Amino acid sequence: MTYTNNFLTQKPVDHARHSCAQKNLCYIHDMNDLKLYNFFRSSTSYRARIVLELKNLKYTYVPVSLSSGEQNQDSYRKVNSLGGVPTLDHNGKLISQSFAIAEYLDEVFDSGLQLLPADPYLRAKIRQVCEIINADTHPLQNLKVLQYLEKILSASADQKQQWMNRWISDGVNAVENVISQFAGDYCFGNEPTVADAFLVPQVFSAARFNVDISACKNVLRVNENCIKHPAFVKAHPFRQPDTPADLKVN
Ligand SMILES: N[C@@H](CCC(=O)N[C@@H](CS)C(=O)NCC(=O)O)C(=O)O
Repeated sequence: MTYTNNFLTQKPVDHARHSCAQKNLCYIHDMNDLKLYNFFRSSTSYRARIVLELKNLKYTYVPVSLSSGEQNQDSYRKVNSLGGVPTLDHNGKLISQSFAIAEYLDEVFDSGLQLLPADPYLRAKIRQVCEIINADTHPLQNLKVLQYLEKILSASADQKQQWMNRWISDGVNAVENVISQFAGDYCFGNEPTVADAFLVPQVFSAARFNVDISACKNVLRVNENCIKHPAFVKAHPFRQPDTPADLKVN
């Protein structure tokens, strides 16, 4: 299928691959029903792709290039008024915010894994991990924040690095603290939950921004397990239709 860098003119890429490898029901959804506006390297997009894969859902990949500022074009602002990715389109119903997307998919689709357990305490702890990453860590490393530091506040490369070291390691340490009481192979026991879909992209970002999280042993062990799981493999930033050729992996 053809692919262009512009989400306005491109033809959809059939990115979704259905796999029956996971337990539970095998629910094949018409790929036209679900579209994900996203960007290969965006960690919030990566979360949504992991969730779609863990739920065994087919979807159409609609690239929005953050490198060329497509998130700020009027046409995309009509899809997502804050100019962020991802945005999910389910039969014309638009949902932004990766956490809302994850919960929506888990509630609406019976396929694949259940990503939030029924037990209220465990659900709350899983949401706690997601929010540490979503609310208290990722916003401080977001492109627009880093651009503001550099262009408006004239922060040097060194100051930006200090900023990321401080906020990313604070966030990942807080996740380490929570999961150390619950982790098995994954953040909560031995099956992936939505917490893992948030943790893996945050570890990817820590590496991308050269932040040392080597003290977070549970986080690193869980991350190593996750990245071998087929859903996480498919969702990886370097395996997407808009991944530049020099970054692509098999
Ligand atoms: N909390 C939102 C954040 C969305 C967001 O801002 N995503 C980043 C990419 S990781 C983005 O689109 N940034 C665009 C920019 O900073 O201009 C979510 O979880 O979906």
